[in-house]
Amino acid sequence: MVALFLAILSALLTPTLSAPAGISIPHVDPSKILCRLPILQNIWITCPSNGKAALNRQTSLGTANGVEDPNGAYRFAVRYGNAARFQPSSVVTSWDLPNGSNNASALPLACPQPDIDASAYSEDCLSMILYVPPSLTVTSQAPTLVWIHGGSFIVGSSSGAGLDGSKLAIATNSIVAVIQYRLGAPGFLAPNGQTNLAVKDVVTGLNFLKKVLPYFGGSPSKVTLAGQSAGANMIRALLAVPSASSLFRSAILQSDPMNFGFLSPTTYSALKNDFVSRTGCSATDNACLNGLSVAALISASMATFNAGLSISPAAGQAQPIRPVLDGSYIAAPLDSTGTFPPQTKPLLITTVAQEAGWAIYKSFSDPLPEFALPSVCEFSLGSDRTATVLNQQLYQPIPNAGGDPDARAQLQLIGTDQLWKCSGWTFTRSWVQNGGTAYVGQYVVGSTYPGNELVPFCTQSGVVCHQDDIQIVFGTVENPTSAQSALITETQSRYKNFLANGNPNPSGLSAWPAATSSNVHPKLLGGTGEATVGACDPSFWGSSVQYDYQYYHNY
Ligand SMILES: *[C@@H]1O[C@H](CO)[C@@H](O)[C@H](O)[C@H]1NC(C)=O
Ligand SMILES: CC(=O)N[C@H]1CO[C@H](CO)[C@@H](O)[C@@H]1O
Repeated sequence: MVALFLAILSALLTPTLSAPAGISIPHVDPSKILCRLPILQNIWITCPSNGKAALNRQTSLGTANGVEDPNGAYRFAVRYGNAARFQPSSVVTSWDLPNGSNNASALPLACPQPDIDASAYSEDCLSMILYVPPSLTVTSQAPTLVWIHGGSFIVGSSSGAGLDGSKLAIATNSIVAVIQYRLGAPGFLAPNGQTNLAVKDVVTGLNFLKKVLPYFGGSPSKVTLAGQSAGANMIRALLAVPSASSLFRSAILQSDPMNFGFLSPTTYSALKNDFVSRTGCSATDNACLNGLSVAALISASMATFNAGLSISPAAGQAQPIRPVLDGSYIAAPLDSTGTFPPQTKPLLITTVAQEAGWAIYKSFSDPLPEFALPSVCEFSLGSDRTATVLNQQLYQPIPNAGGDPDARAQLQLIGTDQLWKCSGWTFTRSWVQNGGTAYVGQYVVGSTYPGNELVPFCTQSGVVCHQDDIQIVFGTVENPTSAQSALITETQSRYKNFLANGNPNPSGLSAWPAATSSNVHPKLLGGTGEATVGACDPSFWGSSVQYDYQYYHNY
């Protein structure tokens, strides 16, 4: 079929050839020939040349204009959704570049957020960037990886450092879509009580992809979600939305702070009311709320973020503004505080070796004497949990060749275990017990993410801080070491297999066993063998010492 098709095509392109009897050749500009494949009657593409598909595509929503990314993939920035302030988003009805731009090379403006210039963000920010391997054709039925960025639900964008999906797309022979969603209060604390708007934004993006993927060679039924930190937390929320289940078939959660459950309705209301009071508007005064400048919105949102812990200890410090268990859209907590629903999807659940390193060594730039440890611990854990944690054999002072034990080492270990590692393993056990499949990994090789170099601890050899896995996955490490290159190749090969069939075990690589409910088999990524269990034993974290979602369950 393909050979015949190519023969007809080359005939069309050869001006000297006359048409076979009975076939009339329309007069066309050879560079702009549109092909309609007989097996997909409604799909038109610009004909491939030199084995590469054309840059611009006809989609059901209009012409998609792309550019060649410097790293080799075709890149399409596009607005996927429209939303009025504090209202749910809807899928676009025409193909448009982000934010009203007419420049196909321009990247989308970010969603409103602190610490960047106002010219770099817009409320019209429901955009994504598609990275398409040039080898894909309209019949490829390739998988798609949808990347959800992190940033504590208050910062980040699809053009963040290291997120060029070009190399990942080519290595996995998949489409990579890097999506933006509303941040801070506009995404999570709408005064009118519309809940989880940012989660719904991602669903709008998935519905957009379902419509357009076939025009790029992607199969709408082969979508995998992947995200890091708050992006992984977003995926955990989506796993709890029954109506989103048909939009993806597997997911990759990197460094999800699983110690934090979804907000309870009570905590959510307290945060929302705090935000409303800081706008100076009443919750029902739409004229006032719609009249607020974007800068005023960000400032009120950040004031609520910074006050989160004092508004409710259940909000926690790291990402107090987050999805809420509203009971209608998000139906289950996906933790031990409610019935864990039956599962079928395969997951990859990874953490990095020193998740808490950045936060601890940023807060304490000098060694911390042991006598200070209990009060620092109590600040986050309260006194009863602190007492149990500090009695745990595994959290005793860590010998320090340079002098007295430095309590930062213990804090780092405790923080990593509580917020990410052990809580992730607890989630994994529940996932597996309820019918899902999961593979657990721990990065012991990373690449210092921009910003982490400000904390010298994170740049030490053998230390992998939060976010240091991102450029490994994307293959965007500058001047990689041989260990980094090897891990990039391995990770992308495992992702390719996982995207194709839900299993990160391509032939030729060491086995990555699936987690069971008694042994999560945490594979060292960049090392050999499995991570040590330490305090991530089911009898310690989650039972002797509760996670925040258990400890503050009644808030
Ligand atoms: C289009 O956007 C790119 C990337 O931002 C920029 O370098 C280029 O100058 C823009 N072109 C025009 C015509 O504005
Ligand atoms: C580059 C660009 O088109 N920016 C526009 C994005 O949208 C906002 C409105 O939300 C406009 O004010 C910007 O000019």
